[in-house]
Amino acid sequence: MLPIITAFATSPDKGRGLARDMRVRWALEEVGQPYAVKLVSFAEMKQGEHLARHPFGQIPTYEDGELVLFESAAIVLHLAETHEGLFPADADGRARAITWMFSAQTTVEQPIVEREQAILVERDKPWFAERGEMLDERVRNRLRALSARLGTSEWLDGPFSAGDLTMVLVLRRLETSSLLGEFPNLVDYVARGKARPAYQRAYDDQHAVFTALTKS
Ligand code: GTB
Repeated sequence: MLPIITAFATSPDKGRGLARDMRVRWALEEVGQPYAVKLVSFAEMKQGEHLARHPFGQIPTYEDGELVLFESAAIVLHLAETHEGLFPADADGRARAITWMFSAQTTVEQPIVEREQAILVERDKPWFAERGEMLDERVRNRLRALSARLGTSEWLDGPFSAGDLTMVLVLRRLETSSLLGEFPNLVDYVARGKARPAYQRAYDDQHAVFTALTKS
């Protein structure tokens, strides 16, 4: 039996690979693990069968026999631990890759999400210009530090790892803003991630869900 992941039947990102199943799909492709996808509607996500997989009624989830996981980073971590290709062989290198996963998901993503949400719900407020500048600057501070650490390296710590996979997808959230473009080495870093054949297969598969939807 193939492992089964869940993804949006109708993704709000219109197949742009920004929903969290993209992390899991990309990780599965990197390690060469075939998988099946169960698409769930918003209604199904909040009902019994899916809530048994995911207590918060979200995607993605991962099922492999008796094992049922939720939280994209935990799923990527599990895949990296049980397959070759996403963690370095040495224990210290593995610990550093995990550090970058945490860093991407917390230190870097948190101000990006806060900025996204403010744009979504507060942009019409009279004080938004000032708040928007402050939120931009918070994101910029993270990007500045990340850019300095990456320098001219290809990846964050030696060979491509689950840390890079997580970071590239977090940075992709900024593609529609001009902030990422202020840091050319980060733009190139994201482009390198997206050029990986495993990324492209994962992207095409999740995008095909949206394409099929618009044709039906
Ligand atoms: N921490 C969890 C994880 O990493 O797995 C977060 C999971 C999560 O946020 N899932 C979202 C979800 O199920 C989909 S990915 N939302 C439905 C709900 O909570 O009811 C988040 C997401 C959705 C859409 C875009 N987008 O359109 O750009 C980006 C990210």
